Amino acid sequence: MLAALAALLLAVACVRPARAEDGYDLWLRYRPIAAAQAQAYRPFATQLVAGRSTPTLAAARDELLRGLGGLLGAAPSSSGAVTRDGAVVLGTPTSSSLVAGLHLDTAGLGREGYLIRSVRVDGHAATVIAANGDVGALYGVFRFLRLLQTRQPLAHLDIREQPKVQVRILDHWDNLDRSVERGYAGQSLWGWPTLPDYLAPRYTDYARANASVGINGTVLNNVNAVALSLDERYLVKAAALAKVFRPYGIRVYLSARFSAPIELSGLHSTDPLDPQVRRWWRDKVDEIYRLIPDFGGFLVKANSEGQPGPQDYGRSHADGANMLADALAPHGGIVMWRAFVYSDKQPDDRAKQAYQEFVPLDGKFRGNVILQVKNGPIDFQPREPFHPLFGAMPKTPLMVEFQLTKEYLGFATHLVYLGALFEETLRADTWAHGKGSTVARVIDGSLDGHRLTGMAGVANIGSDRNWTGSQFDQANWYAFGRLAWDPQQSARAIAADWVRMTYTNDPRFVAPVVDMMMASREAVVDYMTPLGLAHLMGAGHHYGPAPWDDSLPRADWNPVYYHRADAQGIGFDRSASGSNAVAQYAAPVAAQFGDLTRVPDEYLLWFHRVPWDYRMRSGRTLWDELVHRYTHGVDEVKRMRRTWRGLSAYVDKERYDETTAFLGIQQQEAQWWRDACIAYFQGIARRPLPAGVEPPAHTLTYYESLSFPYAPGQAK
Ligand code: BDP
Repeated sequence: MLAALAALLLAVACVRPARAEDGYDLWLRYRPIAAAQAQAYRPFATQLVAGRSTPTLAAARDELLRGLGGLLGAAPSSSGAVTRDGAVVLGTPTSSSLVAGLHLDTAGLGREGYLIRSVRVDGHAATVIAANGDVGALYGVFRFLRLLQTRQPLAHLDIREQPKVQVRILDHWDNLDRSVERGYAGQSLWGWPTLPDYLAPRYTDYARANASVGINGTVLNNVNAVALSLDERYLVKAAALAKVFRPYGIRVYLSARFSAPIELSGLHSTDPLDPQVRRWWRDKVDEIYRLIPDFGGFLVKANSEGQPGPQDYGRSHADGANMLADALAPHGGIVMWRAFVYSDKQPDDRAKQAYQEFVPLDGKFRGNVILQVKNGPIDFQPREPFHPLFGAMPKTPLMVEFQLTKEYLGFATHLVYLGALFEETLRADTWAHGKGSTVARVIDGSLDGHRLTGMAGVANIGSDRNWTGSQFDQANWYAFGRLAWDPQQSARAIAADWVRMTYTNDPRFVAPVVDMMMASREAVVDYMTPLGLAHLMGAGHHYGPAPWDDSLPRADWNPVYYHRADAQGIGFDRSASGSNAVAQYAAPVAAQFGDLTRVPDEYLLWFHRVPWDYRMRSGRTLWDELVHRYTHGVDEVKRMRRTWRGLSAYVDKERYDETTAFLGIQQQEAQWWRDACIAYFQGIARRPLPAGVEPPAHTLTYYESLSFPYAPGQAK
């Protein structure tokens, strides 16, 4: 009886597909390549010759076997020597005498660079994946697999790569209760209650995914930190994660609460110049390094949005950062000090505050401090001009902070490819040292000669089976990693790689999907905040439109503060006649942004207050243009849906259906944004809708009445 039941269960199990296409495998799916092409690749992967193993090299070898096994149907045999054509030789000069014997120039590759080259070894054709450091070899393996995954030729390879940015890091805004601030992909990945004893396989897959795009750091906890994360009870858990990540070249960092000495040890102060406080941090850091020898350092949000900080004691951000830097320096750790600060006092313009606070401190930070600056001066809006701090602090290393979790861009459901946003910021020209002083060159250190460089992404990863809450949000994790490795890369090319690896190489799928992804960012700007508008979202949850909102105690938390619409016009005057925020940019940029006739339409209402009947470049009045943009945004989403509808033949049902449903949600919500904003602004502008334009579906009162008590991801 039992045997019969077992047989039945087995039979049922067998008819189900071996692997569910639920997105868990990300871009590392390694599904079999079609027979003819696989046939062409196999002669390049007959043997695997890897030298002496280390945990990282073992991970590299395992990934290669897993990848080739999946893609080609059979993994190459492992061998101690090259005995036939088509071997893959993997290693470093120290781990492999074969690699050493090839006398390749690996020394110049640093610890993380690699080369992949078609060579001859002992009279046989081979491909060598060589590096100076073990992790470089691992990165090389992922790159080699990407060649197959994207169907590139394997003959005559000569690839040499090195990351351009040193710290390529994900910031998890994860709380110890496993909630995730602004997280839309389930709970925190970190199972704090079962750590350190249970190491979920998922931790390893997380590390593999990160390593595959070159991400080498992870901040485990929320920037709105609790002191408990630095308590021994939690440090041992962080240490367990660090151990899993180590072979993949990923260091663990922690967000440090500035007042931890008071909260954990009952000190009376956390004044950074107080010797007792300084000793506390030194001891704490020593304790951390005993548990996590390769600990990366601290991320700190101080004196911002109610977080404690050095200003509580009349000290500067530099005093606070330097105290932590001094504690970390003997161990090689760094401080990532966030520039996302705005004072408790009512500002004339919140966009100016970070610059005002930090520029005077240029040159005052220790060498192991890097300032972490959001891409724009306000807060991760669908579009902002680049942050004026970029280029304005030549003596201080600056890293950029992007938000992968789409707090202001439709949460997880809206298909918005952020590669386009990242690229826009990175390519923006600060003009700090003349033309070509791009943000990319500020953060890769080349502009001012900094060695400490970094790029951070606020993670969009959670416990959802597909990791990011939607299939397409995986692309944002992927694109972030690739751009952190090399900020000069093209967002479009990265999207194409992602689509090929995640779905299919069929050009009938790749071309329309890449076009759709590239257009998606402009679409969200248009249906939420066109023409340089910003911060029109609902209070607290940040879900949906609320341009009318004026209910929060601080003016600069309210949408009306940002759009300033009245019967005459709309927009925030940041030109010389207004807050003069433009003056924070280098002269050529300030001249362009500050001039109504020269400012790009994208930033018009960010920098200028403009009458409703102002004649735009399009020939329309501003009012008509605004309505046009909102409507266009919705039309773009409709177009995305049509595109996707035509692609069902190329996608498995599970992932196809999810995206289909999510695009449906996106269309409804895009329409909601458009209608609510038009209804509101029309009541102020008192102008008719342009001919032929569909009026909002509901009255303004209806939109104002909506409430969302359980919207996900809210700050606690
Ligand atoms: C805002 C978020 C808030 C974060 C803050 C930050 O709404 O939850 O704590 O940024 O970056 O975008 O510190």
